[in-house]
Order: sequence, then C-alpha cells, then structure tokens
Amino acid sequence: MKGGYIAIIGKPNVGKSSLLNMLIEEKISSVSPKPQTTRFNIMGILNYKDAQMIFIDTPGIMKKLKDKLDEFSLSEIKKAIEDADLIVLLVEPKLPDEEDLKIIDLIKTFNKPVILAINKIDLVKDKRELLPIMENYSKIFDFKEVIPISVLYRDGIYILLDEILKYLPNLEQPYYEEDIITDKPLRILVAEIIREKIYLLYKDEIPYASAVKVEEFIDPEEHPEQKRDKVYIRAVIYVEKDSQKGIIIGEGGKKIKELGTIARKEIERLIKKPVYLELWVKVKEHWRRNESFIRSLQSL
Ligand SMILES: Nc1nc2c(ncn2[C@@H]2O[C@H](COP(=O)(O)OP(=O)(O)OP(=O)(O)O)[C@@H](O)[C@H]2O)c(=O)[nH]1
Ligand SMILES: [Mg+2]
Repeated sequence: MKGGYIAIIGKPNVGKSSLLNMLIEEKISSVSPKPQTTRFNIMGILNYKDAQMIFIDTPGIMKKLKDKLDEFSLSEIKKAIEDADLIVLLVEPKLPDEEDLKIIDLIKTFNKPVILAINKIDLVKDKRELLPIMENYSKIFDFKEVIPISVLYRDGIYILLDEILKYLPNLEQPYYEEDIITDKPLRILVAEIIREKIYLLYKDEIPYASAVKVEEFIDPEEHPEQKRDKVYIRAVIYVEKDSQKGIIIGEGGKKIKELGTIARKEIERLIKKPVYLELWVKVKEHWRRNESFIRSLQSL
C-alpha cells in the first residue's frame, strides 16, 4: 500500500482547513472568513483500501510575527513540513504576491516534493485567467504538479488526490488504525468549535484575543453514577482584558448565550449526543505572550 504525511500550507485564509474538512468528510478544523483562524496543526486521516493519507492542516503563514502565539504557529508549520512526505501549497487564484514568494522561499529550504493547488477557482469567471497564474508560479518553483481546485464546489479534488498518491511512498502497513480520523482529542475539537464560533460572532480584536479551554467533559455513558442525561461540558474563554470580557458576555449576557447555542449545536453534531454547555469567561493578561499558557491550550 501507499501512504504518508501531507502538509497543507499557505497564507492565512486560502482554505487549508476547509480542504482538510472536505477531504476527510468531517468538520474537525475551524474555518472562518477571518485570517489566522488555525493556530496549531490538526491531523486528518483519509483511508482507502490500499492507501492512507495523513493530512496536516497548519496555521496560515503570516507576514510578521507579533507575539509568542505567532511564533508558536510558525513552529507548527515548520514541524509539519519536516514530517511531511509531500507538501501541498495552497494559494488563491491570483498572481503570487510578496507573501506567497516568502512561503516559497521557506519551502525551498526543505528538499520535499511540492504540489501547488490553486484554490477558490469558483471566484474566477473566465478560467483562461488561470493560465498566466499557473505559468507564473511554475517559473518560480519546480512544482511537481499545478492543480486548480475549488474546495467549496469540490472541483478538481479527485485530480488532486490522484496526484498526491503518486508522490507518497510505499508502506508495509498503515500508520494509524482505520477508525482514527484525527490526532486531536475530543476536548480540543470542542474547544476549537467554540473558538470558531467566536471568530464568527465577534469582530475586531476579540477573536484574536480569545483562547478556549475545555475544563470538564463528562459523558453520562462513562459516568452513569452522575445520573446526567446529557454530556456536560464546561469551557473557559480566556481574553486579555476586562473590556473584552464584557464584549464576549454582551448586554445582559445575550451575546454569550448566542455563542453557547450555536457552539452547542455543532458540538452535538460532532459527538452525536445531546450536550449541556457551560461557558465561562476569564481574563488572562497578555496570554498571547505567554508560551506556557499557549502550550497548555493544546495539551490536556
Ligand atoms: N469561494 C470560495 N471560498 C472558499 C473556498 N475554500 C475556502 N473558502 C473560504 O475561505 C475562507 C477561509 O477558509 P479557511 O479554511 O478557514 O482558510 P485557512 O487557509 O485554513 O485559514 P487560516 O486558518 O486562517 O490560515 C472561509 O470563509 C472559507 O469558506 C473555495 O473553494 N471557494
Ligand atoms: Mg485554517
């Protein structure tokens, strides 16, 4: 059989997490119209009869590193590339800009095969416009393949998968058992859903100043002695200032209630059980500069 690790990398907002979710047909990675949604690597595994593709969704590579959180995100990207058998560079259907060139420079420092996937081609009315873009990219780097896709319309995805398979090594046996779809525990996926809804509901600096930790997760099936009829989840939203706490909660608690409702619905879809979700908001000053706090968000 064939198999291996595929790092999905690119600028913020190009559709990396959308691609991962679509490929494994499960919503495990947060998606939003705002840049820098993903903060750490998320693995998604796609199994075929004779292949196992392990995709790593990574944070978007940013122009400038502002704090420890950005540094952490960049270290995640580098780790994903180091571990990868193949890189899929995702870009927008535009001529490469300075940021794209910087990412290609980074890729060049690793000696790995790279497939270029030009996403969001649904936004291009006249497909002939793609030709100069493809040509331009091909001049900059020796991509193994250049494939136009649309994650939104599932366009070009089978071509992409076929090409990916070509560049994966042979395997004696799969790395992971077939029923495993991600490396992230449920608590992290739940925290990520809540964070995604914060990106959706709040504006300006609020999403960026927020972090989520699931502090308690009690499944009545595992704890019948608690006599609960729903999965009990208690999560804490960390923000950096008191004023941000007020914004998260909203007038009379209206806003956080809305957040809780939409997050709960999606958590229920994921775990396929009724959920009681309790949200708390705490201030953790300058947490984005606090490396140990950032690491603690990922480990349980
Ligand atoms: N029109 C169009 N929009 C897309 C497509 N793929 C993704 N998007 C949208 O692009 C936005 C960003 O998608 P994400 O998957 O969060 O992008 P990302 O690259 O993971 O972003 P970061 O995590 O911030 O690096 C979302 O609003 C998606 O719905 C596509 O094929 N066409
Ligand atoms: Mg993402």
